[in-house]
Amino acid sequence: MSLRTLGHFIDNRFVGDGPRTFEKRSPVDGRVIARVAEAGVEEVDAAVRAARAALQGEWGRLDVGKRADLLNAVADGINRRFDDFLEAEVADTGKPVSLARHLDIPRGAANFKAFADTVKGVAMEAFQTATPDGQGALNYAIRAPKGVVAVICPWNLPLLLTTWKVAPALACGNAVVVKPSEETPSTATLLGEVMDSVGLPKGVYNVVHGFGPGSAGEYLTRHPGVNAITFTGETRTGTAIMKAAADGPRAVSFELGGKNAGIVFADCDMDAAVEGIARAAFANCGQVCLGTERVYVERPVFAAFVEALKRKAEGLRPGRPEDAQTGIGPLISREHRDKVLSYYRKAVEEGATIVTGGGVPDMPAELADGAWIAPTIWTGLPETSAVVREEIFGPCCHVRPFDAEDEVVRLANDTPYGLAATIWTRDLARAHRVAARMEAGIVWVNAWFLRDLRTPFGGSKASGIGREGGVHSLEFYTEQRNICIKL
Ligand code: NAD
Ligand code: 6OD
Repeated sequence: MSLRTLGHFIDNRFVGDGPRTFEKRSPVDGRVIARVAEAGVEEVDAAVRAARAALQGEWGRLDVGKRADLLNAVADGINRRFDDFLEAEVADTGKPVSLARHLDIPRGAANFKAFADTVKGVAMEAFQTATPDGQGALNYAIRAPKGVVAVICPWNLPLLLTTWKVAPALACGNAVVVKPSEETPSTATLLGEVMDSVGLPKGVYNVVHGFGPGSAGEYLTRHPGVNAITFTGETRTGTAIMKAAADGPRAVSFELGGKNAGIVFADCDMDAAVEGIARAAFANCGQVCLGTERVYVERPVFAAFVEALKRKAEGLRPGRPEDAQTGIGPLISREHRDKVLSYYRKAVEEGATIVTGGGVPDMPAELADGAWIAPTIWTGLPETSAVVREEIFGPCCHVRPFDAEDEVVRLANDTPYGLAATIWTRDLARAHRVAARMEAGIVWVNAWFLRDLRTPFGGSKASGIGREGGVHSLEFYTEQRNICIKL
């Protein structure tokens, strides 16, 4: 693939031939694959002004049905250019083509379809109100867009997570300025071409590239023309963004980090549980916020479970994304690998037993500069260890035995995070009981990452603020205005 040049997308035009650029490297072999424009204060300001102008123009007057039609057209546009999106996403992330083909790109299109459907069916709240003259009044609430919404995205599921926020924002009539991760600038940029091709009015969808602090991310979140900020990323970054949002103040919706528990009861379908936990721990090279880095297994099946999970991990062949035999891609970057490897070392210092992995796999010379890492399983660590408490965001998990239901509920909830949990059991009463006691935004029973886009999605505790999905997204992307008519 030749070196790509990526500009910002502002007011439906690609711009960015200025002096500030940065290099995007392939996680697979370390080659520079793109030169990306870096937005300064001026470009961010131009994007926010374009978005504001769009709200004051044709877009601000478009009825909900027409907005929904445009969203459906965007979904169709993504599907028409499916292979371009696939190639761009795989080049930026190094993830197996099979994964991006079945998850990332279809969900990019599905997000637009889902929110087009949702927004068409939104009802209004209305009250008949008594008045002293006996004539009464009618109170009803309309929903207006929040205005200019900043969308700040991470690198692990770039198109999926960007569209998860852009689609409801546009469905509700907002205009957006997207800041993709510096690691994955391509698919948000390509989406600009689709937006333009389907006739989205100028300035409704804008993209600025760059980093966080002292760069596009910070400039965008501090911009006084931004009315609301929706962010997916690390909890620590959320804290910094919340401080920026305090000036205004502006509303925030945060989907943050996790340290999710998987609970395996002895009565479960063992093959399904092993398969499910293996996916939850190792899919996307462990770079999924909903992934499972803490596994608790009922003691009678502990040894058999660990052995079966080890076989799964060892069966994941690292390799080129396009190779059908590839079971696991690289991490997003060598920098992220340094972080994950620091936890691999910490596990040893903290006294872990390494069941499998623990380092860097041998790769052929042409892939030696990639961010490869071995899927890793540990046992034997105390719950107080950093490896068990902190989000690693790599293909790894710690497995610990438990003896009683109350004990495992306490262990699973003993974390500052509260994003997701997965429970494996055939006992329906226990499934309901334990699921209701999980301090997490989403709990799966005998499943993982099974999504219905109408359900409320978000995290408890340090894993987020607010819920998005279906009509729940309306609470963030619109503002209700009450109208009282005296009859
Ligand atoms: P990150 O927080 O480092 O970066 C996310 C985005 O924020 C990037 O675009 C980055 O440039 C930008 N950014 C960084 N500092 C900023 C600042 N001060 N102001 C404005 N923008 C700033 O996260 P990441 O490493 O890209 O992604 C991994 C993290 O995301 C993990 O913690 C993971 O759990 C989390 N995540 C959460 C969810 C969820 O739904 N809860 C989904 C995916 C990822
Ligand atoms: O499925 C989704 O809507 C979603 N937000 C998934 C998040 C995955 C985290 O990596």
